Amino acid sequence: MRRADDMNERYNILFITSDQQRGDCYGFEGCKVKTPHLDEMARQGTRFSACITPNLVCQPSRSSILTGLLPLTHGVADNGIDLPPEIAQRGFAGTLSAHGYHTALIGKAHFTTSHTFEPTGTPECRESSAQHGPDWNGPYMGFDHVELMLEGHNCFPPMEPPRGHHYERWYHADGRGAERTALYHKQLPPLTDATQTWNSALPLAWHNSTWIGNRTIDYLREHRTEPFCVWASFPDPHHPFDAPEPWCRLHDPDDVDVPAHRTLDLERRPWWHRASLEGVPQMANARLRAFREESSRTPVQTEAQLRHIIANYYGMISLIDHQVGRMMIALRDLGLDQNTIVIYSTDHGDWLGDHGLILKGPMAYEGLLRVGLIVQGPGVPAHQVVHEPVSTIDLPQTFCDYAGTALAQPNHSRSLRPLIEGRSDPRDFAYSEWDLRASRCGVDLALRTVRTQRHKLTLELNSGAGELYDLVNDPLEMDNRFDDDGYAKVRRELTDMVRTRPDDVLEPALPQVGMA
Ligand SMILES: [Ca+2]
Repeated sequence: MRRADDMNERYNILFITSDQQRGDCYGFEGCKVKTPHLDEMARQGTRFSACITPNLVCQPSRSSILTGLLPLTHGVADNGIDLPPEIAQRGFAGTLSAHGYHTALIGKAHFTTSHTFEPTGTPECRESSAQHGPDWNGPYMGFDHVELMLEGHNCFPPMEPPRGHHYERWYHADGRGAERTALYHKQLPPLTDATQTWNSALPLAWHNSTWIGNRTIDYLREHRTEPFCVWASFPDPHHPFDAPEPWCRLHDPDDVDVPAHRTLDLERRPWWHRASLEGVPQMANARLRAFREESSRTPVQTEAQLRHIIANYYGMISLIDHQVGRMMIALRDLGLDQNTIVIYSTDHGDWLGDHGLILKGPMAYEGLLRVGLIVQGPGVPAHQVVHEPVSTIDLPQTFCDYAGTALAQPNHSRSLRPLIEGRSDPRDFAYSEWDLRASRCGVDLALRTVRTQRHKLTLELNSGAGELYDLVNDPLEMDNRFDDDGYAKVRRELTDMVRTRPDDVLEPALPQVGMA
């Protein structure tokens, strides 16, 4: 067995992510979702109880996880903006590749825009994907090898070749993809009128979570003799909430956790909450504007509807958990468990009914901002919970640390290894930022959030409005203390934290080329 000690600590990295998984939707958090393998990973390793995302939506946060740069510095300030390849190259994949690692990404990437106004020529653009045919496996954004799916959220079913990529080609290879897609859209009983929710009849073996599990295990087998860093990127439990059988039935809707407070409370919130729900997206492309208006804003769901959504959301997570278990067994059977660091996280959460909201948007409630982060591997203490506020932007420098190298400076990523190994490395706060253009909700927003162990402040810089929550005394975030005299000192301290952001914003701002 090859041990990391013999390799100058060139640990392998297996990085597993879901998409849109709340930080409290793990069994070990006391949630009723069944995640036996992730619970075991937390028992055998170290988890972080106060990890946040550097941005509340997909493309910016994934670009930060890759590059270790804040969204306004890598330039992907919102969805619909493409990460420049030369900036991506400085990320963990390019860095580890130059350091002698084989680097790979399997699953959903989303560093460039899928739903574009015009074809952009990138592999991830739905209308340009055909330019990257069956022989194309990267390199892409610093990864030596990629096996992609376009989007993976099956409100847009797998595209037929020549469009699409590795998953789509496999799905359609026998000419029966359309039959499969019909099954995918078939709604099995019990039917529900919950938004974007159904029990899917797609046979499990064709589901993209199964495919990512299989391809990742194949990758581990094929690359077990060289240092590797592989990112297995699942597109679930992102909406639509469409778990296949039997995972859609694993959780009884009558026995899921529903939010304690699930009604809209916009009167208690700063102005942009209402604006983001009621403003008209400024987008010239009528098709994409309609999609934005219809699918990213959902009516308040009844309790019965919410229960169906949550049961399916849990089912999608459990299916990923099952794939995690398969990967962990493969690591052990291949003799890789003694020199591989395994990290599990996600790109951001989902409101999932909190405050009458579902999905995501510019309200940084904990369900959306806080994410799970578990680390297991040689030298990683078991049964440990780190409470320091950290961010998934710290992952790339962490990976490099375990590989015996570092990201190019300057970056905003700080290795988590000292915290994992119990060395003193205090953190006062973690930071998140999002510049929304009027294409999203009709008005430009410049949101800056800091989260300490106890408090959370979000400022909207254009208007000076803000919100401040005391997460210890008010864990449901009911009372905005921004204008409360009793919190003036806290507000000042957290505002000073916002101001410590390095002055390295990418200028001029990158163009928006599509919706997401
Ligand atoms: Ca996402």
